[in-house]
Amino acid sequence: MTKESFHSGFVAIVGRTNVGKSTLMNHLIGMKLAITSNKPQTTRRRMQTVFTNDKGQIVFLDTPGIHLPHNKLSEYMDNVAYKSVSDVDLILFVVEPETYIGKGERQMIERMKQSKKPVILAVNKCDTADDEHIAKAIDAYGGAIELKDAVPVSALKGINIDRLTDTLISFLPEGPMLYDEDTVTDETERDIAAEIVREKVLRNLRDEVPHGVAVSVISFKERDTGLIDIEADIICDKDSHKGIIIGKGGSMLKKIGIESRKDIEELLETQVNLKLFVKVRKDWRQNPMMLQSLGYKD
Ligand SMILES: Nc1nc2c(ncn2[C@@H]2O[C@H](COP(=O)(O)OP(=O)(O)OP(=O)(O)O)[C@@H](O)[C@H]2O)c(=O)[nH]1
Ligand SMILES: [Mg+2]
Repeated sequence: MTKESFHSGFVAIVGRTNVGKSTLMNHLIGMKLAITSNKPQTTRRRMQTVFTNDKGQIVFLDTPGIHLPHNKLSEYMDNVAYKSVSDVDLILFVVEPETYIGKGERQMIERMKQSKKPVILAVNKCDTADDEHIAKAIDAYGGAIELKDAVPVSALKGINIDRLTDTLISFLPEGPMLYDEDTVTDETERDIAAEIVREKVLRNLRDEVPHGVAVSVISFKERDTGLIDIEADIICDKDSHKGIIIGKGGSMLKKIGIESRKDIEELLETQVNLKLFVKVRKDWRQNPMMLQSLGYKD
């Protein structure tokens, strides 16, 4: 009996902000590692995760969504996405079931063409559109860039996820496992904890407040009992935002803390004691030193 060939390689997940890239990646790997929200510009850094089955191993790079940059942080974010397409074997271009291709997406399409990497289109949120709209979207994007394949999916409803996995593996080169079978990410628990707190800020606060927030874990210590003590700063860029994040009598900060702790405990499979502090660092998104210290650097 001949052994079936094993495929492996890197896949960049790219697309406009808010199309569901991180939600899709979480469903592809079967674990919630990347933070998601209904606000644009949720993902800020590149996140690497690994999926392994008996046919292959996919190393996913989730990237920040393409948008029109308006400060140094958002320039950094777009650049992460643009650059990632040249570092991989295959590109997973995620779009919504629409025919309009915006300026940011067109720039990304140019980058993808220059990279000469194969592109698979995922039309996500197919739960929100009929077959005709989905077919029109595939036609529109297929007219803008050569696609190896196009798969309608719904990350939220779990539609066609296995089909997309099989498609991605089939377009990866034959090769060995790049990481241990049980590797899921190269992110540290500390960084994931910081991201979870940022997710709760994004999900609980409105308007421009969450976009000006960064989270930095300042202490992460495990006790002999296994309990983990975590202290984190929620950094905002205006005095007026500090009060909003803390809320009346501390109610908002308490809510963010409770929701964050629950998710961190689930992820780390142990009890967590989480302390949050709110700090103001005026205009940190324009400050190269602050960006660097928060991990938003090349
Ligand atoms: N209806 C529907 N909503 C979805 C689907 N996938 C994701 N969403 C929603 O779309 C919103 C954005 O999801 P994210 O995964 O954060 O999107 P993203 O592309 O990673 O966004 P950025 O990180 O900002 O680029 C969230 O509110 C998701 O719940 C889907 O298949 N169907
Ligand atoms: Mg994202």
